[in-house]
Amino acid sequence: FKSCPCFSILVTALVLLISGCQSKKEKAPIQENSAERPNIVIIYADDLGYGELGAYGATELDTPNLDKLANGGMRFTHGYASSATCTPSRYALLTGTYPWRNKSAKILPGTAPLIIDTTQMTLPRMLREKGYKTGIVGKWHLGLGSGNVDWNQRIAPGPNEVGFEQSYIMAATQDRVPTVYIQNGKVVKLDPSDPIEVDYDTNFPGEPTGKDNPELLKMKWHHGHNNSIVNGIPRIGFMKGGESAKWIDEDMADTFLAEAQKYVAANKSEPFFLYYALQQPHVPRTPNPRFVGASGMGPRGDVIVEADWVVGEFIKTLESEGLLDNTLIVFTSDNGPVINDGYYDDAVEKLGDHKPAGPLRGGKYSLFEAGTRVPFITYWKGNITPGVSDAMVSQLDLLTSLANLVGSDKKGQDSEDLLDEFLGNSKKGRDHIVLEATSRTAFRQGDWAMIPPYKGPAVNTSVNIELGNDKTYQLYNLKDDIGQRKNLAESHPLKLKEMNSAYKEIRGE
Ligand code: NG6
Ligand code: CA
Repeated sequence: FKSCPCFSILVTALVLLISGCQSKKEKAPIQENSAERPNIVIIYADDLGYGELGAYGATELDTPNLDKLANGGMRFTHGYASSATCTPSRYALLTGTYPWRNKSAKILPGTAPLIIDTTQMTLPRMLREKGYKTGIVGKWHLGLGSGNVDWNQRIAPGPNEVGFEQSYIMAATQDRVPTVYIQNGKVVKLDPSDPIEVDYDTNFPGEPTGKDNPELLKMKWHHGHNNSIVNGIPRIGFMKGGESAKWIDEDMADTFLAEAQKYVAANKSEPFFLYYALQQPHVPRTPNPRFVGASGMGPRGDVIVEADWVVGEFIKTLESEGLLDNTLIVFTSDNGPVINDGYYDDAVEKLGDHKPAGPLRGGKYSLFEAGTRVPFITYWKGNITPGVSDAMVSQLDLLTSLANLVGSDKKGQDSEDLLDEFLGNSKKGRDHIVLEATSRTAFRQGDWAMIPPYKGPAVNTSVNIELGNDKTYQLYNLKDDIGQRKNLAESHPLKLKEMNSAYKEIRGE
């Protein structure tokens, strides 16, 4: 056989094949190099529920641009925010640390100090170390300053002290004062002769409030939200002065979009990271007049259509700058949906057949699935093969996974490397996750969700959401019972015991 000429031909062919492979391998780093440092954009919605997008089953709302992302990328069906409210989820996203490890990670007033330690590893800091430009546009809500902020001076520490080179933010939420944009620590368009004062306990003498001056309101408050009036909308907290700096709510989407587009144009020659934190559909829901009536569902639906539009416009910008093939986009939401979150805005009345949480139980503030399971999409044209992934992934995991992507060895304390999952190359995902909602926690492992007993009302009647509180343990098999209707705690004592001990170990109880 050895003397057979076909053998030497075979050997030659093999050698050629192997060397061919090798030379391909050797060339790979150059190719990988450009792919290794794509631009990274995280688009973060505020209070957008699991069932809110066409790609996630919504039939009553049109979200063509987000559907395009979802259908052209990896659409996760088990993607989690770390918390059922905003601040803790944002803390976890940026630090890769469970929010319940930080006692300050709860819904913050507009005057709260920064809750991220300025020496802590963060997603933008990790990327900056790797040569990325880093920027944030939109909602911050992680505190500013170190207590007693003077809004008329440079405000620090803030985003620029935890890794962002550029920032254009609102301090807290759209319903909280101060209702001004802050760019790199300075209030935008502030007139020094009309200084801003902010107080969350007492009003300033002579200033109208939602409570005392209903005649000045264009939007009425339902619960909370009856302090200072800005732009005809009553807010949480008291504010005086800063007239020229006050935002116009109806222009907020356009303002943030323009800033996001500017950031891309200014930083396109180097790899950049942009954290684009949308304000929709959080209250007060104030669509630009172009979108009023767009959904037939009142302002809440209209601002979702508006959010879809800004995402479309932003992607057009990436496209026209020639950056779309080299940009990894992550789209997700900070917590689940709420219909009435404190204003009379027709959200309840005009909801119709729309199911903001899809098939999930609960909503914002809840330990049930709808509190934290949210739309979660990764999109990278030409690099992520479109598909659907049932892998359990969390926003916590972005820090360590993106570190892997850019060749950094930095890790978040609770952040797993799920880069393969995010790029659609693996469907394994997490084994378990601890979920948080207003300082309570629950545990998800495999197909199972466990909620420990909690005192407190079963339902928050102001917002009409089931919170997950019960006197006894709750155990659900999400595979058979996605709506968490059948409590199996009694019938599956071993499963409950096993999960409870894993949960307690992680919680350090
Ligand atoms: C609550 C507000 C709610 C919303 C939420 C924060 C009241 C009665 N309710 O306290 O309207 O602002 O805080 O939402 O004030 S989050 O998405 O930023 O967590
Ligand atoms: Ca939120």
